[in-house]
Amino acid sequence: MKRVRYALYALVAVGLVAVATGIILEGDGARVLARDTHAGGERSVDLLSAPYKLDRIYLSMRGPRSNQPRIELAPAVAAEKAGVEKTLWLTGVDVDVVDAGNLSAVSREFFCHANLTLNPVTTTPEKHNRSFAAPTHANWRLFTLVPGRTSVHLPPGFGVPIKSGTLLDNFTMTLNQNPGQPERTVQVKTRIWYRQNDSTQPPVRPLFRRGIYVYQQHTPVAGKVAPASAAAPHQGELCGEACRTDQRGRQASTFLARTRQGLDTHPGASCCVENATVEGIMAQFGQENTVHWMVPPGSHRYQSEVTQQLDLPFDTTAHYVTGHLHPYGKSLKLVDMESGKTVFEIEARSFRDRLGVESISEISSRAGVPLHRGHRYQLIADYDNPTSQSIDAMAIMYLYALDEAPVSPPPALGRVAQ
Ligand SMILES: [Cu+2]
Repeated sequence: MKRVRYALYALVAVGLVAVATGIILEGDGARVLARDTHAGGERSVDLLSAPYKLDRIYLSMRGPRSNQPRIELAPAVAAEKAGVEKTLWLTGVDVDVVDAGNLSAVSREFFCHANLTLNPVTTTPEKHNRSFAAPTHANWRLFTLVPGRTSVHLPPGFGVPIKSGTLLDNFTMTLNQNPGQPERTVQVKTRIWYRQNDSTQPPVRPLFRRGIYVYQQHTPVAGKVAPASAAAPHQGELCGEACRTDQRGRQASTFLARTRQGLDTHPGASCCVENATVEGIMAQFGQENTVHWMVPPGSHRYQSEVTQQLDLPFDTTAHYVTGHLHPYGKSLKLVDMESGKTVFEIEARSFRDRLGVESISEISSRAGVPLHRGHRYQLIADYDNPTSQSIDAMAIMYLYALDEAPVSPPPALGRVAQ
């Protein structure tokens, strides 16, 4: 009886937290809107999230959110041959923020993020990766969309493989950063694109995704851990994805202020940043580091070694790259520490008349850009804060690399016939 009472108290407490923070733990009112087949064999599933009431200011990572769990991409394919799983290829995701009343599109400035993940109740990345004849290298997240990048499409001929019976979760969050907006209720509409292998076309080539983070040393926050939804932490909920292995680089992360002379390299210029939220502390970067920090007025560069985060299984090529920066983020660069050369650069643009990221660029390449398992890499983010106050920042690069181990060259022959 006592246990029942405690369970009830716990439920009420969770309910109060949910009301206070706008968190909807499971997508109430969420549904599958449509399933379609398009020219060229592409297929889509349209999802509608729970309604989110935007009746006050919600900053980045603070807005109403929910998870739409256990999405089956193609029930018909899964049922076709029970027990025989086909491979489906995820090729892209689009989101729109819509009015909850008439489902017409509203400004994307209310979008915080969407994470399409494996369903944590029915699988794990390890189990998922082992289910393919050639084991893959996926982690929890399959696609992430962020402000300024509400559409990601992999280059033609590439996809992220999943099995026809694999269940997916779509975690979406909204925000409301600018004062003076009328109260509105919105929903996030997501379109997931996928295809099957088709005998008339070359086989789809597999990609694995990595999210790599700039992290910064901050004054340690004793005893605090990154909180997520109390009752149901989910791998798609926050900006950062939790990971059990230590992903700190061998070289310490730094930040530099840009003075009138340029980037100030004085050793005193790099020190602890001010932390923006406790959610920015993630186990894999240690309690002394954060992925969510404050940028003082002016230009600042933040850099971290990301070799461990890239966790490349072999030499490969990247075929799609984009990123996530908060307002006033300028650019995000991946640099090869061996050569000092920039491998990719992603640029962001903020709205001029309100707080928000208007666009973030993407790189899509069928030929691919080489990434070497033996090389060390650094991620560099530039912020230019034009205001007179500190602003909050993150810097994440999302990349998709070829999930095919290079074929080792045949043993050298003594003599090749002419
Ligand atoms: Cu963020």
